[in-house]
Amino acid sequence: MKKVYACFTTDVIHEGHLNIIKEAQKFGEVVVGVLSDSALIRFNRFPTISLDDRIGLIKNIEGISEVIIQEDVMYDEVINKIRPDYVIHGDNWLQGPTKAIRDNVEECLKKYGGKIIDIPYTYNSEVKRIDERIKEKLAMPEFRRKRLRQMFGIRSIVKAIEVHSGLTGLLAEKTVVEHDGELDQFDAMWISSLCDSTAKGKPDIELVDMTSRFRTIDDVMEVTTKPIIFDGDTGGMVEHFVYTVRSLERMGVSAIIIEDKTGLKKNSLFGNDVVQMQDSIEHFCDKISAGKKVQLTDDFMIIARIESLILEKGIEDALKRARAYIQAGADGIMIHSREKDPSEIFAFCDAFRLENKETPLVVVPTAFNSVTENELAFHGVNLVIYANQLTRSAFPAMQQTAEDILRFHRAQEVDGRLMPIKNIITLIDEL
Ligand code: SPV
Ligand code: MG
Repeated sequence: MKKVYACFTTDVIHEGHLNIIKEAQKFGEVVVGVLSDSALIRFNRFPTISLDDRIGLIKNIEGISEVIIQEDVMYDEVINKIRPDYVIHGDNWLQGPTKAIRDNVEECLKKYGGKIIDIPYTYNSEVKRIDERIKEKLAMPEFRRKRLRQMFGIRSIVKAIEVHSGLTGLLAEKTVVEHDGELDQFDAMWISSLCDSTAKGKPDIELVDMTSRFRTIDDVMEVTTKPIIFDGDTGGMVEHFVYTVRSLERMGVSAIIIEDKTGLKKNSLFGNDVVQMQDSIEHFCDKISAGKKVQLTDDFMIIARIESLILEKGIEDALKRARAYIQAGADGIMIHSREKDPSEIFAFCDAFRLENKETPLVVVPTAFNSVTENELAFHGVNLVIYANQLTRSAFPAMQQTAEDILRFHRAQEVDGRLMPIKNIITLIDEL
């Protein structure tokens, strides 16, 4: 008897899956792999039910001889283990980012003469409805909120990118690239105070009020499912901060990062070139504890951002603050620096990890942009935030276009640099 293998990455069995199984049975005994939680998360298919329940779903289908767990999106391990004669899949993987997976399967099977069976992908209104339902569920506050915490346990380093609108949210949601045989994408989104303010033509001095910041979050949430980390600036007055925590938690935001500054906040990347005041440890601890006290779920995170390196107060001061903030209830520590050389960040992370193995560590490598994610992970960093690169790449491109239209008195000269309208439309989902 020949062996046919299919991997399922779903929480709901629909006609398409049943069709794959029916076709598979024509070729031999059918083994189905259920993709593990970590692989699904890496693949941006965050599970809405447990692995056991997903295995249960498949076991309930008739005509399957074995159900196994596939640990990775790529098939190397599973194919080596069960050596199927055939791997069956919908033909939608012949193009797009999932083609990298098909190429991987082809490579693995070639070694011993196994074959791929591509069957017509079932995409009717019912399958579309089920897909949409899963997506809508992931966008609901109770699912979205906990995803960041869950990810910390699973991903060696979580990657967030700045978003400030529905469109930039869609880019964070949908951009996938194949790199070294792996599919890579962002895990989370950062609502930067700098970029949210810049998009509104305002300085980054806590001038854009919370109602407006929440409106930005809502625009992003409307069209995405990935977890959101909110740049809460100083968090404001303790009496106000507690309301911010409640609102963000209710909306389904996963974390707020607040920085230990006080008075008129200026962007950290100015460092000591402008007057900036660091908060006292006591007062900032009070703010953290007040926020933790009003929180209603275990999912939401308050991450304390330490400005000691920005304000040139040294690593010892940063470490002392980290200890105090964690003691006050902080769920994570962000350490910031505006040095091009990452050595002070590494020194802090190494020292911090010597005394604390658990608390998530966050960095924003805008200045020290030569560091790779692997290097950061090696020094114990759990979350890397690319805090402003979308805004900074869009602005010069728009500026150049505006100048060229003025220069040439028409738009033809700029057209070669523009995204065709059709491509913009394909990015945007319609109900
Ligand atoms: C932001 O993105 O607004 C930040 C990070 O707070 S930084 O600009 O580096 O201070
Ligand atoms: Mg900010």
